[in-house]
Amino acid sequence: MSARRALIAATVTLTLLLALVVGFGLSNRLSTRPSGGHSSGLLSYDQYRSMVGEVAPGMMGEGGGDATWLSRPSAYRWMMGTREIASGWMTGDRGLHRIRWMMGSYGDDMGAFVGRLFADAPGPMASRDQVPMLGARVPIGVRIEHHRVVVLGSSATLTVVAATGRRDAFVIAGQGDPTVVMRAGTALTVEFVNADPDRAHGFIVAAPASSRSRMPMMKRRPAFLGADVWFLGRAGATSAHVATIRFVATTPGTYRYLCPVPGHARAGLDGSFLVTPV
Ligand SMILES: [Cu+2]
Repeated sequence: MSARRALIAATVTLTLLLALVVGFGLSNRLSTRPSGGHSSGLLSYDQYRSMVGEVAPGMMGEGGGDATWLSRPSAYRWMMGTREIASGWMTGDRGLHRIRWMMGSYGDDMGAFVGRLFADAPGPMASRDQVPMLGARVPIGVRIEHHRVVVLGSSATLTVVAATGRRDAFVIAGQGDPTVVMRAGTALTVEFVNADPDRAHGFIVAAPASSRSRMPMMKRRPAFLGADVWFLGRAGATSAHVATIRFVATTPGTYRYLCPVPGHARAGLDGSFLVTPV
């Protein structure tokens, strides 16, 4: 085995180990399938297991060791998204140290693995040809002011595209990571598109401190009920996964919208979300 192959094997193993530990942590806290976070379509457990089998063949059967956890219900629940706070294993300086050791030292991006896992997941798709138009779309009832996307009425539909360019960004109404502004009580629909051909991305609205965390969703719940898409698989040659979420920005405050995949918010998939008093 070449050094490169050995490195890849080690990286994959450690990524799976991370999924294992996170899934295990959550399985101790969750007694039911989460009804909150939205992931790639409505994937059944059997469909999920089948995808794991395709991406990680040989791990499903006998002698699979730790990686068999990836096909277990706990890992499935985590992959499907949850509003539960993850186990203390992940939190604090010690947790960060472990995460960095597992992922950072190998230069790996967990989003690449998850993006591949969910690449062919069922669910709504947009044509890749449409992506530039979707990212540039300024919806009715929305005004662009400098680098701000201001929702004027009591409801709006925003299209958010996770895009890669010179820098990762959420493209909203033609702006890269704009500040999104609305009044308290606004009912927002977000059509989230993952246009990245290499990695999974998600979209959540969370408390301000979340974007400074390497593992934002390990510690934070979304700020508003329903304001989270956990993962969408990577885009294919001609189509990109789409998820639609709806939530009400109930409480005035300063929030962030960000990608919950570890490291992605810091890499640029992060912006301000302001809810002003009525
Ligand atoms: Cu991401």
